[in-house]
Amino acid sequence: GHRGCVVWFTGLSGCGKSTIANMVDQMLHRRGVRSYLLDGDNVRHGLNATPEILNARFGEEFAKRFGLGFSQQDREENIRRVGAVAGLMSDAGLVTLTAFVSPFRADRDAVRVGLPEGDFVEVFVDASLETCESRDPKGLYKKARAGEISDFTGISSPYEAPKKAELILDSNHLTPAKLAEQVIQHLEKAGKL
Ligand code: GGZ
Repeated sequence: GHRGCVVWFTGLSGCGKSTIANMVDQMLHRRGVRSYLLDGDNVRHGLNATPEILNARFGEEFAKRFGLGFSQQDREENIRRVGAVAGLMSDAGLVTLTAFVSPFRADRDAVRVGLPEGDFVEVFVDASLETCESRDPKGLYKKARAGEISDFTGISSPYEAPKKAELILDSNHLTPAKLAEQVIQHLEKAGKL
């Protein structure tokens, strides 16, 4: 067995975080390394459900009290909880991959300092706003430009790029498969696998 760690992907919506993290997850599985991927799809529907989801399930009052949207404060709490859960999973020996926009440097740094030294591997998935907006796989940038989504990262809410990422992936020019390979190589070199 090996020690766990937290591989923290950060970047704009549409930068490729989830795609790359999913590939890394599969590559680790093929190597017999136990891993788990936390991302918006499994976290913002359950543990950190959005107000919309809680409203549909439990009603408006509950949604208002416990829902996590995209204000700075709600993102802070989203990231704090994800960091805590990732820490537990890492403690259990899993290579824990997380794919959240996590736009605020202070929130990511708080996760880092909450983990044992060296366990936090920050991976900046670097794609320009132009790149992400031209991909726009879910049409969210178009909606944000039209004013239909408030506090949208890159448009009406800031993204603070990491200053000390362990790894920077050039998602403007390279394919997700190539970038996933770079993550595996980094983890190997860092003695995480
Ligand atoms: C940014 C938003 C927003 C706003 C909905 N701003 O490309 P996606 O769709 O699948 O990834 C984005 C996801 C962001 O959720 P996170 O939990 O990763 O964000 S954070 O770490 O900042 O808490 C996007 C969608 O949800 N989405 N509204 N306003 N992204």
